[in-house]
Amino acid sequence: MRKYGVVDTTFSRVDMGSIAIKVIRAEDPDAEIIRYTVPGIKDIPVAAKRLLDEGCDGVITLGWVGKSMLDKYSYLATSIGLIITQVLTSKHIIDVTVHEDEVDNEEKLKDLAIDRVTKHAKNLVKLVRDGRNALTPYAGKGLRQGYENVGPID
Ligand code: RDL
Ligand code: RDL
Repeated sequence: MRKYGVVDTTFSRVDMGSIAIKVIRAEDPDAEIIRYTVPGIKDIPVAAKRLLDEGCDGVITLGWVGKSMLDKYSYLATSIGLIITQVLTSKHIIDVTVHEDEVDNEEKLKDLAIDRVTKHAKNLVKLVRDGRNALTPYAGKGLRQGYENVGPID
């Protein structure tokens, strides 16, 4: 039985955890999904590690980064923590992060968040359920999450 972990934060301004769970459930109906909500991004790596230690085959993390330099440094630390955790556990952690200054209005930010979570939740299921070649048909295609795909250079 496949088991997916979903880590989200109370800092986030969009309920990305619920979206991720809905998408994973639709893509892989038989799987078990475990959710773990933490205060903020710096708390995410240990939550992801615990879910992997408890038997999850892969985890999706849902972070929200504020606009200040301090927030960006917090994300850099988080990102390094997530990469180290992946290397140590040999399991995928799909890092979905929304940076609050990516776009200039809240409506667009929400749409961007929904698009990024949805596409990356599908990526996680592909990697976990279908294996290392599941994304190969899309290699070099200029896919983007949160935005329209930019496509390949001809
Ligand atoms: O461990 C408690 C907090 O330190 C932790 O939750 C941090 O991730 C909180 N936090 C910051 O301290 C910060 O400066 C966050 C951000 N910026 C941020 O941009 N996004 C967060 N948390 O989710
Ligand atoms: O784990 C899922 C994603 O976080 C991961 O695939 C990232 O590498 C995606 N990504 C970014 O989030 C980003 O801000 C990429 C870039 N920039 C980039 O420039 N090139 C990438 N990925 O291949």
